[in-house]
Amino acid sequence: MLLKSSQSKVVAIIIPFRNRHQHLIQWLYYLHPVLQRQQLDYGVYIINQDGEGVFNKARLMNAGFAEALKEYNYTCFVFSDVDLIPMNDRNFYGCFSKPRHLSVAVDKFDFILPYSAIFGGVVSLSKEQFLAINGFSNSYWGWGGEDDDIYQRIAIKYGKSSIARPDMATGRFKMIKHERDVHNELNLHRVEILERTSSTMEEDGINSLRYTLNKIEKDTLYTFITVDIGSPK
Ligand code: UD2
Ligand code: MN
Repeated sequence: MLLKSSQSKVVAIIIPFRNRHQHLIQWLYYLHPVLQRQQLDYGVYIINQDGEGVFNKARLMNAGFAEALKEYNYTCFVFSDVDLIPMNDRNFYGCFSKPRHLSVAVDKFDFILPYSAIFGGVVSLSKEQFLAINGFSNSYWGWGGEDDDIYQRIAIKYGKSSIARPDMATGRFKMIKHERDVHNELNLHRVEILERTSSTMEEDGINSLRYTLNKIEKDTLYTFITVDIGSPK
């Protein structure tokens, strides 16, 4: 079920980013036509991590949520990797009555869901849903864990079967081929942080987000926002 009325179609698309310009060009080329065919009222926000420190994707997505809301009264947020291109126009980049995992069948994973609790890639949450779970954790530095953490937050807040997905044909994606980026090494603390999610989620999230806004660049096709999100304690 879609959220009521046209509200579900006022969408901010948030892309965590650093040094993936070749992917961004392709994302823009393929996605704008799809989003227009879906008749969305949308804005695209590229949230660029300043500096060479350890990457923190979830912190960037929280910053994107905050920055987009400064600009427009968005009611729906789609968080997307820069390298994921949908193969089916009917995979709607909007919000639903449940948080939604859109990238269910990625070519890199042979078009199957690798595990049932996966919530990485492309996801959508209404503003209310995002705020109810206190957004993403700010604590995951480096690769991995932040997607499983938001899945946990949703399960804790709304119960186990609280996410929605398209069917496997609608949810097909291509991931542009890439190696692991420098300064985004596997996060060896991800499992222990994840084990504490239920006790930390109330104070670790959008309500505790700190960052410095360094630059906003307006392009016709997107807004490019550079932020300093700090470094691990
Ligand atoms: C998976 C997930 C992803 C995320 C990650 C673990 C899917 C389909 N994707 O992707 O959502 O949970 O594992 O953290 O399940 N990025 C940059 N510059 C960098 C590093 C990352 O721009 O230096 C951004 C970019 O948008 C990229 C995203 O972060 O697409 C995720 O990083 P990845 O593509 O290296 O991770 P991947 O493919 O393993
Ligand atoms: Mn990727």
